[in-house]
Amino acid sequence: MKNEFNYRLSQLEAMQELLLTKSNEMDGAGNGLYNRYKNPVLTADHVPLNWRYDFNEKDNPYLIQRFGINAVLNAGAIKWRGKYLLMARVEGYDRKSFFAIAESLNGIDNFRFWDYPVNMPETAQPDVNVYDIRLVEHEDGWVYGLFCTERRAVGVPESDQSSAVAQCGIARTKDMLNWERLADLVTPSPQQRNVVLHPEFVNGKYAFYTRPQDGFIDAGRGGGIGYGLAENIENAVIIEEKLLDRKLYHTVYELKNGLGPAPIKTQYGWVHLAHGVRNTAAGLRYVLYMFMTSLNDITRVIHKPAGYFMAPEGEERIGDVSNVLFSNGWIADEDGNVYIYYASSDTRVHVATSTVDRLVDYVMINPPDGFRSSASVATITTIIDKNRQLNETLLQPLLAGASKNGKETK
Ligand code: M1P
Repeated sequence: MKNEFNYRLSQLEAMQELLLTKSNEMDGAGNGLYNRYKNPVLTADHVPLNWRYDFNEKDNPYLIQRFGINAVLNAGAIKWRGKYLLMARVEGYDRKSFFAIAESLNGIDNFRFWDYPVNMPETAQPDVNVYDIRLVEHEDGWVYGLFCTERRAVGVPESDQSSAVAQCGIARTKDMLNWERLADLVTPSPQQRNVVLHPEFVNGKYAFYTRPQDGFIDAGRGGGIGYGLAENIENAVIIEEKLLDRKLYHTVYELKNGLGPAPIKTQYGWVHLAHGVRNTAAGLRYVLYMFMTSLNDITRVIHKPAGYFMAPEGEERIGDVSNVLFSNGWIADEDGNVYIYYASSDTRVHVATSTVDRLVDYVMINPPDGFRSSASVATITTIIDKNRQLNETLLQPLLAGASKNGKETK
């Protein structure tokens, strides 16, 4: 027994060390806009063994996993003291999610979890489940984490054991270790998910991107990505919620949408990453899309390319909730590089790299949705015509040269 215990333990440790020290590389040549990387940056197998196993042979002679981890997904992100931190949603076999921070020196590989998961304080109304944190360094000097707090719906019959209420939990920190929990956000909507804090004050108030919804899954009348202001953050109340990017028929965000991480400020506007959801015969399909809002009025969308920015590919399509890409974290480095952390199929976290310049080019130049097939054909025709003109312009001097040479030889 002793031999088997030790053998299995050394196998587990060796395999995990191999995983944690494996280097990552770009997957192919990219699409000009971003580069995916070959390996996921966080998976259930990255979770430390000493969170999952009791290593005392006397108490755990068969070396059974005492706490199973099902998935590591939807991670908030921040550059902190020179390191790339991911605050991931870690989900146990028991279905409960919690937050845990993993760090890397380069943002693309060798992410290692800190010693303990995050000890997120609760309010007087304990959370049943917490997930999908968005990290924001606000100009008030705090780092905020806004996340979904889920509790069982009140007043539902005993036979209904699945109705839930999602709301926005708010916590803040100065060291990423100790979190102060504030009151949950109050909005006019019965349910809230995907709430993001804008990093700057707007008219001296805290500005929130929201996602009003009627039901736990269905956005219902909740028509898209909303926006609202709160006088203070300690007891944040949004009285009026206005829609900023609404769901629209026959788009990739037809059924619902939600903001991803806090937007990146550029000289042209705020660049946003969001997820859009549509229904299909195979179930919901989640893709990522982008848009830009005005620097003068952050509720005004000024550019929005048609369709998706990124959709599930290959193994990304498969997981606990298949056909899903979801992002709630990215890091824009001082040198202009952008690390986009996205989860696939509610199972694992990946990275793709881009630059602020490329994202701005894409958002501002790529054609907007024409909302009809014929408009798509018109867009393609414009591109073809432009290329033909370019060909002619390039060919003209050559043709002119050829005919001149021809005359000279006559
Ligand atoms: O399963 C896909 C996603 O579903 C929810 O997102 P939304 O509220 O936009 O539908 C969340 O539960 C999210 O965590 C999950 O990845």
